[in-house]
Amino acid sequence: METTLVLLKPDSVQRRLIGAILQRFENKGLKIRGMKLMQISNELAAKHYAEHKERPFYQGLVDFMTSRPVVALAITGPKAVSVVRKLMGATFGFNAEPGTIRGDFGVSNQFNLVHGSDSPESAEREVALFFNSDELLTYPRPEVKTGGRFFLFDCIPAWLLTRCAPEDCRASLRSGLARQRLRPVGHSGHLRFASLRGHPELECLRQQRPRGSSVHRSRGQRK
Ligand code: RTP
Ligand code: MG
Repeated sequence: METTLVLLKPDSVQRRLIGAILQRFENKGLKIRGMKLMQISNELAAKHYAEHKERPFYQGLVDFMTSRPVVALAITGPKAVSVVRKLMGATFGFNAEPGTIRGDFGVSNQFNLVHGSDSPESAEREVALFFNSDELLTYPRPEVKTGGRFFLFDCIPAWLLTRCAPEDCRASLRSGLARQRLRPVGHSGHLRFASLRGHPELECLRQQRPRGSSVHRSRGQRK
């Protein structure tokens, strides 16, 4: 499991894109360990971008990054460094593929919305630059690992999962439930399916979803 540094750059904050961009990391299943709105000092920017010190764009980059608040995030998950970089897309907005953050929200080279550490070594250095250890939280979230894949089950009723999940996942799901690592959700018979989004492995469950955003079941139907 890796933890990487993400910065929502000043243009993200100014353009009111914090929520839209955060949603992409959450949809992917990554977990937020640290998060803060902050104004980067010149000193911190210089440390963070030390590798670019001799580059012609360096001063402009530092000026931009210190001009307005940013949101700093420590984001964790399996291969989080490369997963985040893929979600971000190529450095310049005009080169970034549609579907990526930079590809969907901009065409600029400097105003490219997000920073993500470029290697596990950079991630370790950068997370430590922006976060004290007591600002990095470790907390449980309903999830299981099955066959090397991590799924999120926070909005999926457990009884439905164990019944409909792919055959090879069921044993792990049951043991997760038994150890209360998964908690059944849904109340008054209303079941929410929102978190299936972004989890193609659980397409079998999505197919069970009736029209509408929720399904009403009588008590007697629940197993
Ligand atoms: P970042 O560090 O911000 O996550 O971006 P990156 O790894 O994709 O790109 P990097 O090469 O580290 O460059 C850092 C930031 O400098 C700006 N830049 N401008 N030729 C240029 O004008 C130029 N090259 C880089 C970009 O804003 C880039 O995000
Ligand atoms: Mg970089």
